[in-house]
Amino acid sequence: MSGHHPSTTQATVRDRVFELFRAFGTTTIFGNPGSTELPMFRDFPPDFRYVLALQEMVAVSMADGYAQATRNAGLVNLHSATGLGHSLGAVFTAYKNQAPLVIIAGQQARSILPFEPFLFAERAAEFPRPYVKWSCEPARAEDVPAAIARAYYTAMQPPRGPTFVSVPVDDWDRSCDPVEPRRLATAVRGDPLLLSEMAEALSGCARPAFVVGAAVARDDAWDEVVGLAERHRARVWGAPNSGRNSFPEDHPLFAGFLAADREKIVASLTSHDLILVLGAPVFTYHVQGFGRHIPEGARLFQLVDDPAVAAWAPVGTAVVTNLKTGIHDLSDGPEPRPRVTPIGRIPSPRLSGPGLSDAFLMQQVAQLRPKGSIIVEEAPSSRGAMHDHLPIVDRDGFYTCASGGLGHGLPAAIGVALARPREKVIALLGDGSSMYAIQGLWTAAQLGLGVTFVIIKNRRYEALVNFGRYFGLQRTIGTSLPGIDFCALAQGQGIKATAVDRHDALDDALRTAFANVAQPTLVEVAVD
Ligand SMILES: Cc1ncc(C[n+]2csc(CCOP(=O)(O)OP(=O)(O)O)c2C)c(N)n1
Ligand SMILES: [Mg+2]
Repeated sequence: MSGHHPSTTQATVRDRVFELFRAFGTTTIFGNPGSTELPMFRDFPPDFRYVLALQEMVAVSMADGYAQATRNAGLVNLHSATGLGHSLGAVFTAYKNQAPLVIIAGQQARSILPFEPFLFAERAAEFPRPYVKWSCEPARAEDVPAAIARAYYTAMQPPRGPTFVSVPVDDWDRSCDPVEPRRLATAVRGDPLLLSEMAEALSGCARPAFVVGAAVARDDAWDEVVGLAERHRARVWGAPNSGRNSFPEDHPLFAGFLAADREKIVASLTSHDLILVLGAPVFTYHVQGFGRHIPEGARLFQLVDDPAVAAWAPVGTAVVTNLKTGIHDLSDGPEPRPRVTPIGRIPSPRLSGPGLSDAFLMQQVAQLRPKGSIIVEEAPSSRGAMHDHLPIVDRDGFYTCASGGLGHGLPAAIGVALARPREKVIALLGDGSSMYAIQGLWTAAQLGLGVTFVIIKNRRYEALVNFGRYFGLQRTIGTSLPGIDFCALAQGQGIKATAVDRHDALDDALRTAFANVAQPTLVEVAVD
């Protein structure tokens, strides 16, 4: 009576969903399971990999690093409302990172939902909003594969980001029809007329400055930005709190990093008559500021991948576009007017002992790290030291969270390492930051990933001590972190670890850790 072909009715929701994952080229699932998730993994296919995280923030942040580094959506499976709840800080960060994720969480069986059963997720699809682009609990089991397909396509559409599907536990074994994987072209090509106007203005201006942000890296526009900056002899600034690197930081045109502070941004950009922002919000402020957003007399043009950013930007002309094609289109402009090459960054003086500062650590990491190694950073008060002493020179060579939410860096480094198995990944982590997701070390050990975790041990939340001063506090409560032994925490999870507290012991410890490509290592560095 059904009229269905027997082979289509025999396949289950689970079969259909795994077929889709295969078609999407996503065969790694990050997760932490519970009773309501287990049936999804019945007869787990041998061509898939399940990466177990011991806490849900770890699962989402690993998937985030993996998704950014592979440029494909990361799959995550979490346990009902409780597992999703644990992960929400990391979902917020993935949203800000524009990391495409498909997060699936279990729901109780449909037949007992009226009785508010144990582990029932109430209004499941609403729970992760507004930090998912789309979420759904399908009306019928048969609708699950199509919902997951839509979640994937939506996650991958620029601006990319996480999506969520809640799946009742009894859905996986139900039979259903196949869902054809589809091809979607969703990259936006910016308005050619406005782009050619911008190209003309750029060629005609006297002193251009570029501000480069994460979308340059997301859209793989590294060569295009370098070419455009060289053609126009523009000074190039890193956007405030950018989550990615977008320009060689040893390039003579590189001017440094803008602060997340309105008045300081204006001061840095003074003397430029045209500011071209490539793939960044204008601007990311961390503290209150007043007055102008850009220097008097300057014009601002912006190429962004996110229409929302174009809408809320306080000044300037914006084109929503893929950055690679957008910058390419800008390069077609008229011959730039003759300009003298601007002055780049003043190199930081070399440091030596006997002190062991975070700046000295950054300098030695820069000197000893393997060529092509990738830095994943979450060390708030040491970021300036890193900018000064550890230039990032390779495309896709740097990741940090764009949200300011700590707990991302340690697991994200693991995700990046899974995506880029031939490269050394070095995680530079504050002692406080590392503790939000320290269980990630266990996963790194189990996977035998050669990540080096460097813990910058200043025994406090130094960034907050600095903020206390900014706010004029006499004493900043809740900021000291005595009595944490990171080597013990690492060894207890199967990771080799060394503690360094003298400047002359640092190089050996770093060299040994960097040389180990078969296993993770941790170096705890006590800084003054
Ligand atoms: C999830 C989360 N909780 C709290 C904060 C507030 N916060 C910002 S910086 C910071 C200190 C981080 O300490 P550590 O990693 O040791 O770096 P340090 O400041 O010492 O350089 C904290 C707690 C945050 N950004 N994210
Ligand atoms: Mg600290």
